[in-house]
Amino acid sequence: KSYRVAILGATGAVGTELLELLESRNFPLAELKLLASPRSAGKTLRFKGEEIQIEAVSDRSLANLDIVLASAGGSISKTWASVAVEKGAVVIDNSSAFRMNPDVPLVVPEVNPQAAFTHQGIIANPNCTTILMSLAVWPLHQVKPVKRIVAATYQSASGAGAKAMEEVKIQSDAILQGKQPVAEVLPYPLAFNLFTHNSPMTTWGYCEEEMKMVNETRKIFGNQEIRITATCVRVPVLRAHSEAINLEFETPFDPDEAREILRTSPGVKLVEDWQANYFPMPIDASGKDEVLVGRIRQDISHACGLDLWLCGDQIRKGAALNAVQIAELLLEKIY
Ligand code: A2P
Ligand code: 11C
Repeated sequence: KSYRVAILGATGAVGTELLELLESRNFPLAELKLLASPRSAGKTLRFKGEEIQIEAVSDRSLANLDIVLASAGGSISKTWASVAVEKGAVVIDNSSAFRMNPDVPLVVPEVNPQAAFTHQGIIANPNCTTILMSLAVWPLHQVKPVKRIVAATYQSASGAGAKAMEEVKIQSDAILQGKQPVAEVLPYPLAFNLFTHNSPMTTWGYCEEEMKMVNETRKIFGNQEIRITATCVRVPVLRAHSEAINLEFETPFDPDEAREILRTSPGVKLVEDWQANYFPMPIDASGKDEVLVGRIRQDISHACGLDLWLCGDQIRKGAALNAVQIAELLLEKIY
C-alpha cells in the first residue's frame, strides 16, 4: 500500500529535511506534492533523482491526499490545515497552532504513540526543545516519577528557519571582515553572540518557547503535576539544540542506573567519555536521528536530583523526523 503525501512548506529548513527523510526512509508514496508560497511556485526540488515542481498552496492542491506534513508556520497551518482535513487528509502539523488544543494529540512516537490514533484529522508535532527533552526524561520517569524539571537550552539558528541559518553565516563573515553584522531575520546579531529566545514574552517573565516546554511536556507525558521551569537561549550554532537538564525525583536515582536505562532507550544515544571530557556536542548531533545524552551525574545540591546534558538535531528529531515517524505510525491505520 502506498500513500498520497504533501509537504506544506517544502522549501523551508524543516520542509527540505522532510523531503530527504521520505526518500531515505523509503516512505511508501503513491504521490508526493511539494507546496509552498506563490514565490516558490514553478521552482523544483529533487526527490529520488527526479525534479518535482513546487505548487503554491491552494484548495485544489490540498485535494486527494492521505497525509499533509505541514511546516510553513502557525498562521499558514491555521489557514490550510482545516481545508486539508475537510478534503480527507490527516495533517501532521509542525507549528504550535494546534498543540494545546484538547482535541489534537501531541505526539512523540517513543513516548506516547497511542495518542496518535485518537486524532480527529490533525496531529501536532511538539516543539523541538520539548521533543529532545522528552526522549531523555521519559525513560527515567517510567522507572521513578520525575517531580520537577529545570531546563536551560542552547538553541541553534535552525529553529528560526533556513533564513536565520543563512543570516548567521553572513553575520560571521561580516564580523571576520571587521564589518558590522546586520540582523534582519533574528532580532539581534547572533554570530559570536547569544540572546534570550526570540519568542514573545508571556506572563511571569517567561517567553513562549519556555512555556511550550512546560505545557507541551505535561501534555505529552499525560501528567499535569510535573513542575517544570526553563530558560531558553539562542546560540550561534547552525542546526542542533543543546539542553542542560536538572531532574528531581521522589527518591534518589542512581546515576549508573539512569545511564543503563538511557543506554537502551529508543531514540537516545549515550555519549560519555569522562576521561576525555567528551560529551554530546551539537556538531556531533547534526544530521543524526538520535538525541545524544551524557554527563549524567548526581546533583550535589539535592539527594534526589540528577543532572544531564543533551544535544539533538533540531531539524531532524526536533521536527522533520518526529513528523515522519508519526506518519509511519499511521500507515496501516489511515483508512
Ligand atoms: P517559501 O519558500 O515559498 O516562502 P522556514 O521555516 O525555513 O523559514 O520555511 C518556511 C516555509 O514556509 C517555506 O517553505 C515557505 O515557502 C513556506 N511559506 C511561507 N509563507 C507561505 C505561504 N504564504 N504559503 C505557503 N507556504 C509558505
Ligand atoms: C526554536 N523551537 O528553536 C523553536 C522553533 O514551537 O515549533 C519552533 C517553534 C515551535 O526557535
